[in-house]
Amino acid sequence: MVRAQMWIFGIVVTALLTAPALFAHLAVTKTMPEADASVAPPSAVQVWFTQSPELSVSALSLKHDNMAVAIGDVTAGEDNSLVAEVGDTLASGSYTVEWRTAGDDGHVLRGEFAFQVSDAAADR
Ligand SMILES: [Cu+2]
Repeated sequence: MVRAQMWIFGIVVTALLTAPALFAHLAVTKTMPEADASVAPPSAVQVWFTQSPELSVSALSLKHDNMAVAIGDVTAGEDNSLVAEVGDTLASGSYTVEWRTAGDDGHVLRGEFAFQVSDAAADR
């Protein structure tokens, strides 16, 4: 009897330990430009995730000195990514990319990363 209870207890503990992994939210795996990098003006911004991002609730926006910079519509890129074209050549300075999307469980998540555009990087 005790042995059967221990066995059931073991199953319950295993289920509790593995459940969070099954329902984990998506997370960012990499970005382009790379977060906190100093780069030449990029022609697009792109964010890769651990799960396929749900395009219908997705957005990418770009800010410079807290002002919105117009970029193209967000589209699905390769390898679970979201991408938006940057039409104009960005002036040097600090930029922030804000993203919004949802993964497998449909919960909308937001995040951001920063990068620098530098003339020095453009000249290389
Ligand atoms: Cu969730």
